[in-house]
Amino acid sequence: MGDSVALIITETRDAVGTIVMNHAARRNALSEALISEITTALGAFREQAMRAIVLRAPAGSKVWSAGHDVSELPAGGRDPLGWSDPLRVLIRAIQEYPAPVLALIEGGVWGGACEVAMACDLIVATPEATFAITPAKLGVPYNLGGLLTVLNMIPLPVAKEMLFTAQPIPVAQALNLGVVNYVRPTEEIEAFVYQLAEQIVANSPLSIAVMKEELRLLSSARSVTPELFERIQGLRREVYDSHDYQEGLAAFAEKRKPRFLGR
Ligand code: YXS
Repeated sequence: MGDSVALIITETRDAVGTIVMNHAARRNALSEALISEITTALGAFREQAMRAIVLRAPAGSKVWSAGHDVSELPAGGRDPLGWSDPLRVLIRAIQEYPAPVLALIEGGVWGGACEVAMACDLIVATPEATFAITPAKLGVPYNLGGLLTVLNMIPLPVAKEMLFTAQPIPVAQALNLGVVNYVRPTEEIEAFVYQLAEQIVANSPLSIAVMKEELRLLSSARSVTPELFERIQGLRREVYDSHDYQEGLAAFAEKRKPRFLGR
């Protein structure tokens, strides 16, 4: 039986650690509190030398995660996705965990939660799963590292479609693109994911940990000149200092459609 804490449930099966995001009232919005509990659980699993991690929502969930907790985005004048933003901290914690993290996905995956799923090493989803990358819906200028995660996973035309429409894509398209490893029905997905995890656990944890880190380093190896970095940061600041960024947050809070003016 697992230890249940406020926003997550954790459990272990042999050398497989499981984290269940369990904040249904907020559709597992990635708040600082939820992320803190996930990263704490990952730290504990690392102490226990767990050789595979499963990250999921409760069985039968309609929403895996609603993405960044919008109410925690800064009101303006500050990068909403800076290095120490909890979402960025979670992405790095998953990418740097020295064993495979398997995303077991049921329901909708929204906004920054898409990047959390794509930061995982394998994704197994149910046929009802959908994936939506939504910064454009809010007026948020996604950050460089986040766009790199997307680009490493999704061909450019589809990445642009997802980023520019902010609409969900069905799991069939994600499977065709290779973003999702397998699709399994709800009644089979749990046994299937743990069978995958057991296959991983049976192999050399040192070899796997090093290959995971090699792949992380290689996939993030990009030459970014100071001029390029500063130009991008300047462009992003124009967005998060804009009327439209404020309008996106206000519209979300007021549960209405935003009226973007392009300034
Ligand atoms: O009205 P109450 O207080 O009960 O709260 C509602 C929602 O406001 C709340 N909630 C959220 N709170 C903060 N941040 C969120 N992302 C968020 N999502 C939901 O949870 C309560 C129940 O939501 P409700 O009534 O809408 O549930 P539903 O079952 O009808 O609909 C589920 C969703 C996920 C389809 C719906 O909640 C939704 O569309 N949520 C927003 C999804 C989204 O746009 N996420 C992107 C967040 S921004 C982000 O991730 C990055 C910054 S970026 O944009 O760059 O990707």
